[in-house]
Amino acid sequence: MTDLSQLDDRARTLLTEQTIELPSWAFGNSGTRFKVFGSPGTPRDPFEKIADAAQVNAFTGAAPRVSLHIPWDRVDDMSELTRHAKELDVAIGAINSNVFQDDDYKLGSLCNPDPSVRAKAVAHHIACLDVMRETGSTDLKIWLADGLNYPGQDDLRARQERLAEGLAQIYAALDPEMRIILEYKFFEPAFYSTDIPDWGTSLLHCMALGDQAMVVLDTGHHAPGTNIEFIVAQLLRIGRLGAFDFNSRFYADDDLMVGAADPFQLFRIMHEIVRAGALAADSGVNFMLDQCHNIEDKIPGQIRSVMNVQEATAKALLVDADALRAAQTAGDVLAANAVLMDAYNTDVRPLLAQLREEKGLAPDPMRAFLESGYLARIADERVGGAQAGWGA
Ligand code: PSV
Ligand code: MN
Repeated sequence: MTDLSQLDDRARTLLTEQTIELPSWAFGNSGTRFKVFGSPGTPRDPFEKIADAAQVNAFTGAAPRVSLHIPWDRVDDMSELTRHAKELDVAIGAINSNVFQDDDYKLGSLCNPDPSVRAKAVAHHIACLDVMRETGSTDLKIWLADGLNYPGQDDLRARQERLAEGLAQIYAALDPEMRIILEYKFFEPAFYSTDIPDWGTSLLHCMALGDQAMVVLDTGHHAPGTNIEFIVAQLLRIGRLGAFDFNSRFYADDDLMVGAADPFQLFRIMHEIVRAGALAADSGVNFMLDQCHNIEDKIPGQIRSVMNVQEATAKALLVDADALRAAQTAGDVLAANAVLMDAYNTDVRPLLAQLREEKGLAPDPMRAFLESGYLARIADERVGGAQAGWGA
């Protein structure tokens, strides 16, 4: 049985104050290219998506921001959406640009061989900065689907130059408090070559841009077997880890609930975060989810995900840093490994339940939400209209 007394004051404060940002698109219907299953009560617009996200925050007390995707979440008056969020006790988080769903982008966006398409992609990002000004967001998240399907299709090197040029134009339009957070992904939708395939490429572009550009690490965007915590450690070392897109994967970019496929990996990642002192809100690392709930209920899926991150974090905070360092210094391989495994194998659920009760929350957010009747209410109320899907 764990309880809060096992954490020192600092660790306890870090865990209490930890926040996780939710993606608006997780509340819409999603699926595979084979089938998208709808569910009763699915939001029909960004206002309803935010209302659902606010439920996750109300029950976990740890998810006070919602990332938007533009144009999926564009409404006539973005300040009205911002007010709506505020009334429900959440804020708008990162603004995700979208330069992958127009026909013009078939051969890429910022890397497209056609200068007019590149200009259009830059203009979209500049428009996203206006959305950020209206919503109070400070992170512009860029993920590009740019890449090639066939060798020789375009000039690999020229595409990097175009990319650098386009990013520099966007960067020049940032306000002082804004950041570009630049995501990488090793494949999909392009299969031969992707223009920002890895953390090294993202980092090179961020370093060329300046201090307001940081790397986003999406846990589903690596080849199987990649040591993700190494990348986390490396980016933290040089102060360029801007954000996570948390999710889990068994095969490709599965976008399943974080901590579902490999909770041990999530713990190892959070251990590097704790080790680098990067958990605090002012560390500059934005802990976001980027997930889809294809077959499970969406709000409970998000609640479970937040709880999974909290559990991995609590375990990481339980690592006996002094004992670990002593064992490492002594070259005691087995003792060092045992220190880590002791923390990982601890059941932190009672500790987290206690922490929630101290905050005035239900100890089991999942159960409390399911008993609240919210799912039945939205199923009754949200009748008619088109349910939002991944992409609208
Ligand atoms: C791309 O696969 C990605 O991870 C990017 O973050 C996109 O913005 C997001 O998915 C859309 O779901
Ligand atoms: Mn992502």
